[in-house]
Amino acid sequence: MAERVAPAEEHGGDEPPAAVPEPEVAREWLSTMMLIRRFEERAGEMYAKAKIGGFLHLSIGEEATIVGSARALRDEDYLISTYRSHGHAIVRGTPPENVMAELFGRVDGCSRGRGGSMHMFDLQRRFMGGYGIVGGNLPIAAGFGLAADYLGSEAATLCTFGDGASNQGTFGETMNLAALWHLPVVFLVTNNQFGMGTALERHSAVTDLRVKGEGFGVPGVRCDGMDVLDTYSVVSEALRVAREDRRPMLVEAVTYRFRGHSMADPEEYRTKEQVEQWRLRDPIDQFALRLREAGAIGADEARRLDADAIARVDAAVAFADASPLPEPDSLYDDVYVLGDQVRGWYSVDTTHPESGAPEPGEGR
Ligand SMILES: Cc1ncc(C[n+]2csc(CCOP(=O)(O)OP(=O)(O)O)c2C)c(N)n1
Ligand SMILES: [Mg+2]
Repeated sequence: MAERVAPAEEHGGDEPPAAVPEPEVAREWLSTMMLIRRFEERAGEMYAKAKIGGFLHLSIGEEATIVGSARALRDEDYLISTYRSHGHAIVRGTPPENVMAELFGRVDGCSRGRGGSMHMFDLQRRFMGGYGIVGGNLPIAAGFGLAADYLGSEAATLCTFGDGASNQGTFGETMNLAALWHLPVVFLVTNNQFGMGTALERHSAVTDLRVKGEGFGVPGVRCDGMDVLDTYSVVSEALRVAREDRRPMLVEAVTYRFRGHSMADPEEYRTKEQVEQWRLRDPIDQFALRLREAGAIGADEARRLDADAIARVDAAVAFADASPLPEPDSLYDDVYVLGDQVRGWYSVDTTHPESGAPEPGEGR
């Protein structure tokens, strides 16, 4: 059986540590990681109080991977994620109020309360969701890459998915097309060591996930997903290659989820000791310490930033609670594309030209 990836081993190993950014930037990264952590903790509590229905997947422990990778993006770039995506919406700038309202199924949710936990979405901020199908977001990311080429835009796409998703057929299919068509996409495999209750070495024959795209023509690199600085630096370079050289890249971020797969997980597949061992490398504590040592934040600043994060999450819960549920009459809104909502050959009866079928080349 393959060796499992051990915490603190190999990643970041002998390499010089990545540089600390300007204090203002560093503080923003730390606050965003804290906001995601506090948001997730409250979401778990709200689920226990039955304020949230359906599934709930928390990303506690994965904050450095989320913030380090997303901060390497430009505003015009696209981010697409999985069902574990509250943090991705927040890091992209969706107000936590609207993320919490989405969890509560309320009209002010970022998907108007119709998506819930797994279907966060924010087109304005180019956060393209939230997908419940494991590996389902990979081909869609390739589509964004193809669209960028087609439109002649400089936008790159960052597609995050799990270690388990790297076993899906969509992984190989997408790697092949992305390499063949020179798509500007960075594929970020968030290796949190498990696909539900199945450990990496029990679900993947190749546990060195960064090499899994190579046979398809997609080179891979690895970053320490518990270190926001390393993640930022590795993903920034991968995005540069994707954008400038028009070559897709695979980045493996080695991290860990401190909580269960979802709220319904008895966690019988791992020991408390293993979780404790990884908790010693808590990405928020590590980064706060690094910033204090570098003099980028004062002795008490981390505590103040954390208090701000808690207050912001309190406000998000109050906002979500006050937001109404969607009207029952609106149940079928946005389910079907009707009539002339989309002008294209597929939305009109082309056997009757008078029905409004567009001329060739029209209606793209
Ligand atoms: C196609 C498909 N198969 C199975 C599932 C059930 N399922 C939900 S999450 C999950 C595990 C995925 O693990 P990973 O890709 O490592 O992501 P993580 O949950 O660790 O973030 C599975 C099997 C699903 N949602 N979609
Ligand atoms: Mg996983």
